Amino acid sequence: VKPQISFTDKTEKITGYLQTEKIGQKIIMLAAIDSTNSELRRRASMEDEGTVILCEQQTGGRGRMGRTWISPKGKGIWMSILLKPELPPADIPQITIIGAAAVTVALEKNEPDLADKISVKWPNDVLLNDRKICGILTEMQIRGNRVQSVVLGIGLNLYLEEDDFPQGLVEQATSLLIETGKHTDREIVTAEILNNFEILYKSFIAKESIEDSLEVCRRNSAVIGRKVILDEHGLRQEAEVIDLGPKGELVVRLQDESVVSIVSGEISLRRTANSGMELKKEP
Ligand code: BT5
Repeated sequence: VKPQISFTDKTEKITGYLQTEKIGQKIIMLAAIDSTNSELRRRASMEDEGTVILCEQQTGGRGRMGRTWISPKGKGIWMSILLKPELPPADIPQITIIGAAAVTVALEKNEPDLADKISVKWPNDVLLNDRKICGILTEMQIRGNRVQSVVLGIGLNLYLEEDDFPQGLVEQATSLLIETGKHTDREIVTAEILNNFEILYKSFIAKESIEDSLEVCRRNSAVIGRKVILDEHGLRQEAEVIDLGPKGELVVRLQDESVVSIVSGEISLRRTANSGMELKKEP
């Protein structure tokens, strides 16, 4: 039986490993909440940039487009970071790439033996051994054409076991425990993510470019150089992923040799029996 550690102790432990000026300087830790993204959004106008909400369990964890994010009690990092960048709305999706890069660097550092098994699946997943271990959800509040706040949500599976995933997901998803057999320290990994996020986010604001995050995502890309099927509203065509563009777009070469950038939209990778990978763009 593990001793119960209080929320204050956990928060202090994270703080002890933090090397940030802003990100995580205030941490709100909750036992259970519908979604840390929803809660931080509700509190956004009262909190400063860098405020973080963490919880043990999400009862309504969300993915993109109304999808569910499985967030069982005590088994992962269910976290949201509040940002207030002075940027146009069109630039905000780049923050997802920064989040993915921050998680990747934190995992590489924490699990050096697994470093070459960690990959980034455009635009918002981090994979370990080709299975999803982390998902990122960036949401913004806009008034007029001004961004009032951005909430960056990170879900990272630490101690989930196969039974924790619903049927159908277990083949595609994983956790650090499943992959390593080890009980990684959650508070240290949390602090590492926040430390790396601040470095990459500051660089983005200073350079007006996510180049440092792109370097991480390119180096670890699960899709660059791969033949995929691009499926746009049922129109399927083969494509080869060439690169990530300067704002994190997916650059693909189509069969007629034309090169196009995919800025947004829903892209998902699927493994198929014969072709290896499939890239699906849903309406
Ligand atoms: C995501 O969406 O991957 C974004 C997930 C963001 C979760 C964090 S947790 C803290 C914060 N608060 C929230 O409410 N959300 C954020 P998407 O690309 O749409 O992927 C969702 C899909 O991933 C689901 O439909 C499942 O197939 C799969 N999935 C659900 N839970 C998972 C888990 N724990 N691990 C791996 N895959 C999962």
